[in-house]
Amino acid sequence: MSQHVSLTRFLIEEERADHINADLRLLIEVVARACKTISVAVGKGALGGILGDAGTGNIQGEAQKKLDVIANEVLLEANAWGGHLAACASEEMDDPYPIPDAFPRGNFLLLFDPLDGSSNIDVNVSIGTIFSVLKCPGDVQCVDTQAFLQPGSSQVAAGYCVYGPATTLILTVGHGTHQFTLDREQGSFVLTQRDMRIPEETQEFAINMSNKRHWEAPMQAYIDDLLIGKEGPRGKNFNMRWIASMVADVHRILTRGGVFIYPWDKKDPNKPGKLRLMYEANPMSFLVEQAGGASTNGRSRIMDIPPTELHQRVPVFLGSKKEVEAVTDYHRKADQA
Ligand code: P6P
Repeated sequence: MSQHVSLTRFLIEEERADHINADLRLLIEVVARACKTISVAVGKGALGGILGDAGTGNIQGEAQKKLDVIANEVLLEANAWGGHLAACASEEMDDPYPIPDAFPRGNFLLLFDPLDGSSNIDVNVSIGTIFSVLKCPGDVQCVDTQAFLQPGSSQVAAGYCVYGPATTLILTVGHGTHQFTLDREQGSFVLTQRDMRIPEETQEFAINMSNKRHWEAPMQAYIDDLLIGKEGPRGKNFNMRWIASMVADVHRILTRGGVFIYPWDKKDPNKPGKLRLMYEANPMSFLVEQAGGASTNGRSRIMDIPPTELHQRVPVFLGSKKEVEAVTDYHRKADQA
């Protein structure tokens, strides 16, 4: 008898425990299957003829990679026929995508960054798909942007799939954060870690240091204190990692702890940060909190932020609880000064 628990069995058991219903189980299975397809495409590298730019841009003003567009289409097509979704929203699309009239619509909304970290595609560094699931609110047509504008605390599921040396799916349905690794021979995701836990303390931080001169004073002060190390106010030495692929940096933090920071910077004062609230910060915050970590925008809990726009951005401080509290404290004290 195999000791392995497949994703399918895990989801059946979550349904039996009333943590999810049948439609949400189908939705997660469909997204996981789409991630397997994306993993195959990403894994072809230069042999697939799909590296490089697509020659188009997205609402973020970013050049789209061919794989960005392919991953987006894979997720839309996979979710069209199942009857579990009312609409999708994507980093790669200006507006929500209602499920086509040819198919029945369900009561869930799916948001995703189909291929996060895509600037790393051409240099063969881990990238990934991030997704978030909301329920249709009762009071609006469930295909309008307004239906998606719910705080992160309303998510019923979230996850990412990191396409690295292994293809790994990290999932929460609000009862812990769990890791599934793709068994390429069987073609199925297998539970490889139940209830991931982020250590509360850490000596590792992740940030793009080249932006330091553009940060707010408390952000600079916090990093300066980390760099002083043991002799300084933090009383310990720190190490730094920055992969510039959120799924890879967050995966390291879920695996061994750390703090991931993408703060506001004055390079573009009108942008409150680089990362997007709805389909990057909120799903990652849900996963991190379910693993015992914390996630703020430097002042307050990210999952409490009431969204005003589908593609709005937010500063992100997430990871080991005590370290997120420490850096948030630097900002709150500066505000009170
Ligand atoms: P920078 C990738 O483009 C991304 O959206 C995240 O995955 C990553 O954490 C961040 O941007 C990297 O930003 O400014 O260091 O290139």
